[in-house]
Amino acid sequence: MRVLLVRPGRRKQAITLGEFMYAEPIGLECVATLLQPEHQVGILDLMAAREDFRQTLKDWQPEAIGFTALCIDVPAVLELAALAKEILPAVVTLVGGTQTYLAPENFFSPHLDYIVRCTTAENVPALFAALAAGMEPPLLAGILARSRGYLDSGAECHNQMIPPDREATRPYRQGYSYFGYRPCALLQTAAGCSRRCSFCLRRIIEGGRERDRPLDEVLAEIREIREPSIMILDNDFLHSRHRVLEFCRRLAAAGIRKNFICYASVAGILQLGPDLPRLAASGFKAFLVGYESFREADLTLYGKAASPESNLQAAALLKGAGIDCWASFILHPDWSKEDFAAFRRAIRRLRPEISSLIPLTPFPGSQLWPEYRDRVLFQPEDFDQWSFSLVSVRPGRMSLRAYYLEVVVTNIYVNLCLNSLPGMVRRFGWATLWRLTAGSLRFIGRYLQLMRKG
Ligand code: B12
Repeated sequence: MRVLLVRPGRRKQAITLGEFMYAEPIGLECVATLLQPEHQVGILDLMAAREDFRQTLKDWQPEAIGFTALCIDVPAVLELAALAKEILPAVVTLVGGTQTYLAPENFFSPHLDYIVRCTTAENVPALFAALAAGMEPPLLAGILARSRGYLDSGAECHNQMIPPDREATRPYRQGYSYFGYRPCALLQTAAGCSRRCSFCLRRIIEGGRERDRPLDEVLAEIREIREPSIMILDNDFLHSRHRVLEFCRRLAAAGIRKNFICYASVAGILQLGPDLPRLAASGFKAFLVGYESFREADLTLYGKAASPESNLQAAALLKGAGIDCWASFILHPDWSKEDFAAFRRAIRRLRPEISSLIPLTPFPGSQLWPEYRDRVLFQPEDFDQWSFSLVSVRPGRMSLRAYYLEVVVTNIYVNLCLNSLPGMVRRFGWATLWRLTAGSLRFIGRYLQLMRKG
């Protein structure tokens, strides 16, 4: 079959990091691996492409179109699927991605034939084998068919880790970036998380325990990656000290030199302590660390296995090892002006190289949802608002407008006063810095608009 896999473009309504960084649609690349060589597969990345969706359909005449979707993408996928059926009435349409797992009902539409809740080496190839043979597919684990009242086989299923076909996105790869690193590839070496952070969707999506890919397989994949930088997307790459050190040993043995960026927990950083310089020597440039808050009470509420003191210890270890810290913090809706001021002082003590400030987002279906559902500012079906960038809970100690002002002030403070300009230029160069600054200013501009509305 001729299969076109599509990532929807950016949506004006959704404020996202896509303003200044986005990476490869690795989920679609995994699907490309599963379908080839039996089927002819192309990827259209509308976040990166100059091509037009309508024209591509006319030129390419696909027999099946598969979309990938986060929550913010739901409206775009519904619109594109309707357009696809209008242009090619016989085309089979399907959708997969994070949001199909969390809320498949969002995609109940006459224009979408299959909703793939989870993807494995069995179910997706079986679906396409049946479609190619012109047969009604059997009930499959994790695949809901519209023609069967959205039933699947009922068997439990989670996404499998499948090596991506990076060739399928070759025309777009120069543009994929992770913050200052461009071009940058994504790599998954593990899935799942045994921690219990109350705000996190990842353990719901990926399962509540770590599943590691064998390092032989991971190293083989790295050898095929042409980009100089790799972002490892595992929840906590440091979750096993032994595995991380073995990874570094194998990189050295294979003579691989790359820049690595990964998510790292505070517990993992403390556990690796004296070994961190070894990671720096292996190419680890930056860790994304969820410090989340400066207050013990917040950390307890979020179920974090960390304290303000352990956050400071981790920060000192990273400085000592020369690994940058890209910290993320959750802005609690019940913070007062004084709390925001104390938070700014706390960031100054932690001195991360980069800080992301994320308003607490009780995503529908997450552990936090029941607690905040009466205070949320938009409905679950306001899909493009659930970007984890907007204030989604009515502030408890000030007006929404005043709260947005604090968010803007803190963002400006972090971006302009704390980030070291010479350091950033040295790391990334002027051109990249300009791209990031322009993106950040657009981001802050959108907040100012919201503040005026608020
Ligand atoms: C790495 C990452 C990023 C990176 C890179 C993303 C990119 N490619 O551009 C960056 C930092 C840029 C990013 C940005 C954002 N992200 Co992000 N990100 C992730 C993370 C950690 C991993 C995603 C990933 O690559 N997984 C590995 C791949 C292989 O998995 P996958 O895409 O789900 O694909 C599998 C299946 O779903 C399936 N599949 C996927 N598509 C399709 C299509 C078809 C047809 C089929 C059959 C199957 C299929 O195939 C794969 C098989 O295993 C996830 C957490 C998570 N576990 O999902 C959050 C996550 C997806 N991100 C999230 C969000 C909210 C965002 C942002 C909106 C945040 C913001 N404020 O801007 C932006 C928007 C992204 C964008 N592209 O515009 C949320 C989404 C929540 C939701 N339900 O919508 C998540 C779940 C994190 C969270 N907050 O909990 N993100």
